[in-house]
Amino acid sequence: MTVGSAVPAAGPARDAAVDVYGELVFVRRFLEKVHALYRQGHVHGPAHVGIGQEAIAVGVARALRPEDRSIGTYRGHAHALARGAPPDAVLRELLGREGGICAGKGGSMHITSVEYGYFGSYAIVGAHLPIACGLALADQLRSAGRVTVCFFGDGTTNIGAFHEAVNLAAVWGLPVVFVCENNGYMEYTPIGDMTPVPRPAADRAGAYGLRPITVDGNDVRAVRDVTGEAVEAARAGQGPAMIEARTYRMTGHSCADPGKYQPPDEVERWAERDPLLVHRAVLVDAGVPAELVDEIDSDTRTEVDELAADILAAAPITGDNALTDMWSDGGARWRN
Ligand SMILES: Cc1ncc(C[n+]2csc(CCOP(=O)(O)OP(=O)(O)O)c2C)c(N)n1
Ligand SMILES: [Mg+2]
Repeated sequence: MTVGSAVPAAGPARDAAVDVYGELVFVRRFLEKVHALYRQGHVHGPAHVGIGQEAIAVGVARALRPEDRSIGTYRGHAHALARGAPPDAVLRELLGREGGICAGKGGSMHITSVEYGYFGSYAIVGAHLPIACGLALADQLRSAGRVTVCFFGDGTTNIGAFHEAVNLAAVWGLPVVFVCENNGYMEYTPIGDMTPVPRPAADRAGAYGLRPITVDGNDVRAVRDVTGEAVEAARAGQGPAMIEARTYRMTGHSCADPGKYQPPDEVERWAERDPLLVHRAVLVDAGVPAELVDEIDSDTRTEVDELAADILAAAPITGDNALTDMWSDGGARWRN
C-alpha cells in the first residue's frame, strides 16, 4: 500500500482531497469557536477540544462506511462531526440551547450521535474500550459486516481497561480497530514520564498478538489509508488492529488549561506540522489554486461565526426537561 500517494492535477481524487481540506478547516474553526465561547463563559461544564488533532478524526471517518461505528473520549467533538453529526446540534448541546444533540443533558464530554454511527464520548479514561468490544462482538455474532473504531489517548494505555479490552478483542478476533491519538500528554504529564516504551500503544500491541501500526496523525491521507487497510481486514474477519497516530494538541488539556507546561519550542515545532498546513501543501502541489484554498478558509470562518451567533441569540433551555428521556424515573425501584 502506498500511504498518501500524490493527488492528481484534476478529477475526482483531486476534488475529494479539496473536500477533505474543507472538512479539516470546518472542524478546526468549530473547535476554535468552542474554545473562545468557553473562555467567554458561554459553555457550562468542562470542554476539551483537540485543536491540532483533527486529521485523525477526519482521516478515520473517510475510511469508514456509514454503517460502521465509532466511539471516543471526552475530546469527541471532531469525531462526531467527522461522522456527519449536525454541527448545529453539537453546538446547541455545548451552549445549552433547545435542539442539543443530547437534549442538553450530555454537554461537551458526552457528545453522542448514534444516528451517524458515533456511539458516544466517554469521560472515564478507558471506559469505552470494553464498550467498543461489545459493539464489535454484537456485530460479529450477527455477521453484520460492520467495524467499530475506538479512539483513545496515549495516557489510556496505562489503564487496566485498555489491556483487558485489547486482549479480549484479540482472543475473540473482534472486528474492532483501536486508534490511539498519541498527543504526547496525559493531562499535564508528558506520556514519556509515565510509560517505559516510546510508543505507548504500538509497543504494547505485540503483547496481544497485534502488528504495531504507526502513522503520522497530522497527515489526513496517511491516516485514512492506514485505517482503511485495518478496517477492511477487520471486516473480512481478520480480527482487530492497533493504530498509533502521533499528533499534538496545540492548546491545553481542557479549555480551562492554559497549557503553560507545553514548552514554546515544542508548540512551535508542531505548529509547522499543523494538519491543515500539511494538507494544504498537498493541494497546492496538485495545482489547486491557493486562492481557492483561501476562500475555503474564509467562507468556513464566516459559516462557523454565523452558526454560533444564531445559537447564542436563542434563549437557554430552562431545565423543564430535566426528568424526561431518563433511563430512571429518579426513584429507587431499580436498586437492589
Ligand atoms: C479512570 C480515570 N482516571 C483519571 C481521569 C482524569 N483524567 C481525565 S483526562 C486524563 C488524561 C488522559 O490522557 P490521554 O488518554 O492521553 O487523553 P488526552 O486527554 O490526551 O486526549 C485523566 C488522567 C479520568 N477521567 N478517568
Ligand atoms: Mg494524550
